[in-house]
Amino acid sequence: MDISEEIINRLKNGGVDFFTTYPCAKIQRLYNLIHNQFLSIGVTKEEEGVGICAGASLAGARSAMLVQSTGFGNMINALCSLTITYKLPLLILASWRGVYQEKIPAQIPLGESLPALFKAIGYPYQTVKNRNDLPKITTAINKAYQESALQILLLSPQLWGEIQPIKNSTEPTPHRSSKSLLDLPPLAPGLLTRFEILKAIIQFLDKKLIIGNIGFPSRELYLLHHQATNFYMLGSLGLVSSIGLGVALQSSRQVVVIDGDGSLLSNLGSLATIAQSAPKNLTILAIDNGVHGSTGNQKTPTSTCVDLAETAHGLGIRHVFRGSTPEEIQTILANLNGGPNFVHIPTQPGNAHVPTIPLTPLEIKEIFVQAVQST
Ligand SMILES: Cc1ncc(C[n+]2csc(CCOP(=O)(O)OP(=O)(O)O)c2C)c(N)n1
Repeated sequence: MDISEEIINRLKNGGVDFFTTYPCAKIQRLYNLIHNQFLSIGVTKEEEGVGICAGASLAGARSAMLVQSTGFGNMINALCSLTITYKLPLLILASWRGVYQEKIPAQIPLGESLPALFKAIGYPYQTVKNRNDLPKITTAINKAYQESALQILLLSPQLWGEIQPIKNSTEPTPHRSSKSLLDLPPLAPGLLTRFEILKAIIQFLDKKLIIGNIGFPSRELYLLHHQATNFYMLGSLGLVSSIGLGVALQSSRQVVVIDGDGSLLSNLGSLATIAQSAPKNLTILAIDNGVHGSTGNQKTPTSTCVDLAETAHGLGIRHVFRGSTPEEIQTILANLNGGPNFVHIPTQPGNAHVPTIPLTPLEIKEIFVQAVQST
């Protein structure tokens, strides 16, 4: 029995019966097993999961969460003012990033500080680093439900041995409705991948200020068209369009954001702010593969029921377009005039085989700042 299965057994034996989840690349197998074996709701942001678990616990569930440890950055208030204040039971299994063979520098500041942060706030936590630590999971489950308390388990990547590679999806393109309230074209029968789309629009990106989303979008952009005017995000999930807005408000140059469905759904309010501040020089390319592609293709609600173009329009953005073939997208981009623009680009799931970006965060910043501020 592998470690993930052992954890599942402990969760089942402990009576856990309700999960909210948000993905991390390091726990793909555990994520899939939990979704197959428990009533599980994939949420749009970790904080939302705290609310849903609170509600489920009030109605009698034995609630738990599976998240990445960065999620504590957006859960702290809800955990303090809801879970702890009302003394609700909640077990959190968190993939602990930033502490063991971490390749992404943006994971380190929060990951390393979590134990001190938990001690300061008074969150009960335990670290799980190897098979011998697995009984801590059972202890935490019992405490959570017997004492009606928060219990956190930080699962070190050390636990999984070999780092799990991100598998490309073997599933067919998610079903999407092509009916739209807006006058938008239907989807092409065979969608392209993010990489193929980026390749087809490289000319449009040339010399513009480009803000690349966390994970594979930035890595693919770096490989296809590294230029001094590219800013690559390494963390701060959900903020790519907000960073783009800040740049667009301070620069007269054209700013292009490469956003994703999972990221947009985690911060939909940012589109309302963009609509209200209305920078003419901002274009958002919403690359919608229907999944969290950078963490292993866990489905997002755009694969079933959410239409991002209608959403952007409903949040106040008036220049909304949709294209799924290179020709359609190229025509849209060639004819943009005056933003903010929101270009919805439905794609197939799948990441290109691209290395990580060989620049430090400070190099990324300095190269970009120099390019933006020198013109
Ligand atoms: C707060 C937080 N939770 C989880 C993650 C892990 N994570 C990194 S990228 C990503 C998926 C982004 O998905 P999407 O915006 O759809 O882009 P795609 O990778 O599919 O292009 C997730 C969940 C994170 N970095 N930060």
